[in-house]
Amino acid sequence: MTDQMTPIDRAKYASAYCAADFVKDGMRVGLGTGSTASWLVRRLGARVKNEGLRIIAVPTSTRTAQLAHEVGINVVSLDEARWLDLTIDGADEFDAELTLIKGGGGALLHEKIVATASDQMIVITDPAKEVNALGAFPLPVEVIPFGWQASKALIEEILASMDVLDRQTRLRMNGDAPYVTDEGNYILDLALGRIGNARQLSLVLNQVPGVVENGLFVDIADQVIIGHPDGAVELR
Ligand code: ABF
Repeated sequence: MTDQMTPIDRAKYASAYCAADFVKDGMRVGLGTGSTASWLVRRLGARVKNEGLRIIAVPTSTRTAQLAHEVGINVVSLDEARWLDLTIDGADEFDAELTLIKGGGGALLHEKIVATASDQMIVITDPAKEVNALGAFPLPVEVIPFGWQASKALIEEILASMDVLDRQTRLRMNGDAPYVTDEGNYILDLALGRIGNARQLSLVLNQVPGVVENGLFVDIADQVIIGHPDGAVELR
Protein backbone atom coordinates (compact mmCIF):
# COMPACT_ATOMS: atom_id res chain seq x y z
CA MET A 1 0.00 0.00 0.00
CA THR A 2 1.42 3.44 -0.83
CA ASP A 3 0.41 6.92 0.32
CA GLN A 4 -0.29 7.87 -3.33
CA MET A 5 -3.29 5.55 -3.26
CA THR A 6 -6.75 7.09 -3.21
CA PRO A 7 -9.10 6.12 -0.36
CA ILE A 8 -11.04 3.81 -2.72
CA ASP A 9 -7.79 2.16 -3.85
CA ARG A 10 -6.84 1.58 -0.21
CA ALA A 11 -10.26 0.03 0.43
CA LYS A 12 -9.89 -2.32 -2.57
CA TYR A 13 -6.34 -3.21 -1.56
CA ALA A 14 -7.47 -4.05 1.99
CA SER A 15 -10.24 -6.30 0.71
CA ALA A 16 -7.98 -8.09 -1.78
CA TYR A 17 -5.13 -8.46 0.71
CA CYS A 18 -7.50 -10.08 3.23
CA ALA A 19 -8.96 -12.42 0.60
CA ALA A 20 -5.48 -13.55 -0.46
CA ASP A 21 -5.06 -15.13 2.99
CA PHE A 22 -7.88 -17.55 2.17
CA VAL A 23 -5.67 -19.04 -0.56
CA LYS A 24 -3.84 -22.08 0.82
CA ASP A 25 -0.90 -23.97 -0.66
CA GLY A 26 -1.96 -26.38 -3.40
CA MET A 27 -5.35 -24.71 -4.01
CA ARG A 28 -6.96 -24.36 -7.44
CA VAL A 29 -7.96 -20.69 -7.58
CA GLY A 30 -10.07 -18.60 -9.96
CA LEU A 31 -8.61 -15.11 -10.39
CA GLY A 32 -11.15 -12.34 -10.98
CA THR A 33 -11.04 -9.31 -13.23
CA GLY A 34 -11.06 -5.60 -12.41
CA SER A 35 -8.98 -3.25 -10.28
CA THR A 36 -9.80 -4.94 -6.96
CA ALA A 37 -8.96 -8.36 -8.39
CA SER A 38 -5.72 -6.90 -9.72
CA TRP A 39 -4.64 -6.18 -6.15
CA LEU A 40 -5.43 -9.81 -5.32
CA VAL A 41 -3.29 -11.08 -8.21
CA ARG A 42 -0.42 -8.86 -7.14
CA ARG A 43 -0.67 -10.04 -3.54
CA LEU A 44 -0.75 -13.71 -4.58
CA GLY A 45 2.24 -13.05 -6.82
CA ALA A 46 4.12 -11.73 -3.80
CA ARG A 47 3.16 -14.83 -1.81
CA VAL A 48 4.34 -17.09 -4.63
CA LYS A 49 7.66 -15.22 -4.73
CA ASN A 50 8.21 -14.75 -0.97
CA GLU A 51 6.52 -17.81 0.53
CA GLY A 52 6.81 -20.29 -2.32
CA LEU A 53 3.01 -20.50 -2.47
CA ARG A 54 1.97 -23.12 -5.01
CA ILE A 55 -1.43 -22.63 -6.66
CA ILE A 56 -3.19 -23.72 -9.82
CA ALA A 57 -4.59 -20.43 -11.11
CA VAL A 58 -7.35 -19.90 -13.67
CA PRO A 59 -7.80 -16.31 -14.93
CA THR A 60 -11.23 -14.88 -15.81
CA SER A 61 -9.88 -12.65 -18.58
CA THR A 62 -6.87 -12.20 -20.83
CA ARG A 63 -5.89 -9.08 -18.87
CA THR A 64 -5.90 -11.03 -15.61
CA ALA A 65 -3.86 -13.76 -17.30
CA GLN A 66 -1.37 -11.12 -18.42
CA LEU A 67 -1.05 -9.62 -14.92
CA ALA A 68 -0.73 -13.09 -13.36
CA HIS A 69 2.13 -13.86 -15.74
CA GLU A 70 3.81 -10.55 -14.91
CA VAL A 71 3.77 -11.28 -11.17
CA GLY A 72 5.02 -14.84 -11.59
CA ILE A 73 1.78 -16.81 -11.28
CA ASN A 74 1.52 -19.63 -13.81
CA VAL A 75 -2.03 -19.89 -15.14
CA VAL A 76 -3.89 -22.82 -16.66
CA SER A 77 -7.21 -23.09 -18.47
CA LEU A 78 -10.36 -24.04 -16.60
CA ASP A 79 -10.42 -27.25 -18.61
CA GLU A 80 -6.93 -28.14 -17.37
CA ALA A 81 -7.90 -27.34 -13.76
CA ARG A 82 -11.31 -29.02 -14.26
CA TRP A 83 -12.71 -27.70 -10.93
CA LEU A 84 -11.63 -24.98 -8.48
CA ASP A 85 -11.48 -24.74 -4.72
CA LEU A 86 -11.99 -20.99 -4.60
CA THR A 87 -12.67 -18.04 -6.89
CA ILE A 88 -12.00 -14.50 -5.72
CA ASP A 89 -13.46 -11.69 -7.83
CA GLY A 90 -14.78 -8.16 -7.69
CA ALA A 91 -18.29 -6.87 -8.30
CA ASP A 92 -20.04 -3.74 -9.44
CA GLU A 93 -22.89 -4.02 -6.95
CA PHE A 94 -23.90 -6.43 -4.18
CA ASP A 95 -27.02 -6.58 -2.04
CA ALA A 96 -27.92 -8.11 1.33
CA GLU A 97 -28.49 -11.54 -0.25
CA LEU A 98 -25.03 -11.37 -1.89
CA THR A 99 -26.66 -11.16 -5.30
CA LEU A 100 -24.20 -9.32 -7.53
CA ILE A 101 -24.09 -7.25 -10.64
CA LYS A 102 -20.83 -8.01 -12.41
CA GLY A 103 -19.43 -7.41 -15.86
CA GLY A 104 -18.53 -3.75 -15.77
CA GLY A 105 -15.12 -5.00 -16.86
CA GLY A 106 -16.63 -6.92 -19.77
CA ALA A 107 -15.58 -10.33 -18.43
CA LEU A 108 -18.90 -11.53 -16.99
CA LEU A 109 -19.12 -14.73 -19.06
CA HIS A 110 -15.77 -16.19 -18.03
CA GLU A 111 -16.25 -14.79 -14.52
CA LYS A 112 -19.59 -16.59 -14.10
CA ILE A 113 -18.29 -19.86 -15.59
CA VAL A 114 -15.20 -19.81 -13.34
CA ALA A 115 -17.17 -18.77 -10.24
CA THR A 116 -19.76 -21.52 -10.71
CA ALA A 117 -16.99 -24.10 -11.32
CA SER A 118 -15.66 -23.37 -7.83
CA ASP A 119 -16.49 -24.80 -4.42
CA GLN A 120 -16.52 -21.28 -3.01
CA MET A 121 -16.68 -17.69 -4.30
CA ILE A 122 -15.38 -14.75 -2.29
CA VAL A 123 -16.26 -11.25 -3.51
CA ILE A 124 -13.79 -8.47 -2.84
CA THR A 125 -15.34 -5.03 -2.71
CA ASP A 126 -15.46 -1.58 -1.22
CA PRO A 127 -18.34 0.21 0.55
CA ALA A 128 -19.47 1.97 -2.63
CA LYS A 129 -20.58 -1.38 -4.11
CA GLU A 130 -23.13 -2.18 -1.40
CA VAL A 131 -26.74 -1.38 -2.41
CA ASN A 132 -30.20 -1.92 -0.95
CA ALA A 133 -31.52 -2.75 -4.42
CA LEU A 134 -29.52 -3.75 -7.49
CA GLY A 135 -29.78 -1.85 -10.73
CA ALA A 136 -28.23 1.58 -10.38
CA PHE A 137 -25.21 0.09 -12.14
CA PRO A 138 -26.10 -0.82 -15.75
CA LEU A 139 -26.63 -4.58 -16.06
CA PRO A 140 -24.25 -6.04 -18.68
CA VAL A 141 -25.69 -8.70 -21.00
CA GLU A 142 -23.36 -10.59 -23.35
CA VAL A 143 -24.82 -11.26 -26.83
CA ILE A 144 -23.37 -12.84 -29.96
CA PRO A 145 -22.71 -10.29 -32.73
CA PHE A 146 -25.07 -12.04 -35.16
CA GLY A 147 -28.47 -10.36 -34.86
CA TRP A 148 -27.48 -8.33 -31.81
CA GLN A 149 -29.98 -5.61 -32.71
CA ALA A 150 -32.78 -8.17 -32.75
CA SER A 151 -31.62 -9.44 -29.37
CA LYS A 152 -31.62 -5.86 -28.09
CA ALA A 153 -35.16 -5.27 -29.38
CA LEU A 154 -36.40 -8.51 -27.76
CA ILE A 155 -34.77 -7.56 -24.45
CA GLU A 156 -36.45 -4.14 -24.55
CA GLU A 157 -39.81 -5.83 -25.25
CA ILE A 158 -39.34 -8.15 -22.28
CA LEU A 159 -38.30 -5.31 -19.97
CA ALA A 160 -41.39 -3.37 -21.01
CA SER A 161 -43.60 -6.35 -20.20
CA MET A 162 -41.87 -6.76 -16.83
CA ASP A 163 -42.50 -3.13 -15.99
CA VAL A 164 -38.80 -2.65 -15.26
CA LEU A 165 -38.43 1.01 -14.47
CA ASP A 166 -36.42 3.55 -16.36
CA ARG A 167 -35.04 1.03 -18.85
CA GLN A 168 -32.53 1.91 -21.54
CA THR A 169 -30.47 -0.63 -23.48
CA ARG A 170 -27.20 0.50 -25.01
CA LEU A 171 -24.53 -1.34 -26.98
CA ARG A 172 -21.26 -0.97 -25.04
CA MET A 173 -18.76 0.83 -27.24
CA ASN A 174 -14.97 0.89 -27.36
CA GLY A 175 -14.32 4.17 -29.17
CA ASP A 176 -16.53 4.10 -32.25
CA ALA A 177 -16.74 0.31 -32.45
CA PRO A 178 -18.62 -2.15 -30.30
CA TYR A 179 -16.73 -3.46 -27.24
CA VAL A 180 -15.72 -7.06 -28.03
CA THR A 181 -15.34 -9.60 -25.20
CA ASP A 182 -12.67 -12.32 -24.94
CA GLU A 183 -15.19 -14.60 -26.65
CA GLY A 184 -15.70 -12.16 -29.53
CA ASN A 185 -19.18 -11.20 -28.32
CA TYR A 186 -20.81 -7.83 -27.68
CA ILE A 187 -22.08 -6.36 -24.41
CA LEU A 188 -25.44 -4.63 -24.03
CA ASP A 189 -25.65 -2.41 -20.95
CA LEU A 190 -29.14 -2.25 -19.47
CA ALA A 191 -29.75 0.94 -17.46
CA LEU A 192 -32.61 -0.39 -15.33
CA GLY A 193 -32.47 1.91 -12.33
CA ARG A 194 -33.79 -0.75 -9.98
CA ILE A 195 -34.12 -4.53 -10.28
CA GLY A 196 -37.00 -6.00 -8.28
CA ASN A 197 -36.50 -9.71 -8.92
CA ALA A 198 -32.92 -10.50 -10.00
CA ARG A 199 -33.49 -14.25 -10.21
CA GLN A 200 -36.48 -13.89 -12.54
CA LEU A 201 -34.80 -11.24 -14.68
CA SER A 202 -31.66 -13.36 -15.06
CA LEU A 203 -33.66 -16.40 -16.17
CA VAL A 204 -35.76 -14.41 -18.62
CA LEU A 205 -32.80 -12.58 -20.17
CA ASN A 206 -30.94 -15.81 -20.85
CA GLN A 207 -33.90 -17.15 -22.81
CA VAL A 208 -33.59 -14.41 -25.44
CA PRO A 209 -32.05 -15.83 -28.65
CA GLY A 210 -28.54 -14.45 -29.02
CA VAL A 211 -28.04 -13.77 -25.32
CA VAL A 212 -25.07 -15.74 -23.97
CA GLU A 213 -25.10 -14.62 -20.31
CA ASN A 214 -25.94 -11.70 -18.06
CA GLY A 215 -24.16 -10.01 -15.19
CA LEU A 216 -26.58 -11.02 -12.43
CA PHE A 217 -24.85 -13.48 -10.06
CA VAL A 218 -27.67 -15.09 -8.09
CA ASP A 219 -26.81 -17.64 -5.35
CA ILE A 220 -23.18 -17.79 -6.49
CA ALA A 221 -21.24 -15.66 -3.99
CA ASP A 222 -20.55 -17.27 -0.61
CA GLN A 223 -18.83 -14.42 1.18
CA VAL A 224 -18.06 -10.75 0.65
CA ILE A 225 -15.07 -8.90 2.04
CA ILE A 226 -15.63 -5.16 2.20
CA GLY A 227 -12.41 -3.18 2.46
CA HIS A 228 -12.22 0.30 3.98
CA PRO A 229 -9.75 3.14 3.28
CA ASP A 230 -8.23 2.80 6.77
CA GLY A 231 -7.33 -0.83 6.01
CA ALA A 232 -10.18 -2.32 8.03
CA VAL A 233 -12.20 -5.16 6.46
CA GLU A 234 -15.71 -6.48 7.05
CA LEU A 235 -16.52 -10.10 6.27
CA ARG A 236 -20.15 -11.00 5.56
C1 ABF B 1 -15.07 -7.55 -12.17
O1 ABF B 1 -14.96 -6.71 -11.09
C2 ABF B 1 -16.21 -7.06 -12.99
O2 ABF B 1 -17.22 -7.97 -13.13
C3 ABF B 1 -16.63 -5.87 -12.25
O3 ABF B 1 -17.07 -4.97 -13.16
C4 ABF B 1 -15.40 -5.49 -11.57
C5 ABF B 1 -15.39 -4.51 -10.48
O4 ABF B 1 -14.38 -3.71 -10.84
P1 ABF B 1 -13.43 -3.01 -9.82
O5 ABF B 1 -12.87 -4.06 -8.94
O6 ABF B 1 -12.42 -2.38 -10.72
O7 ABF B 1 -14.28 -2.02 -9.07
O8 ABF B 1 -15.25 -8.80 -11.72
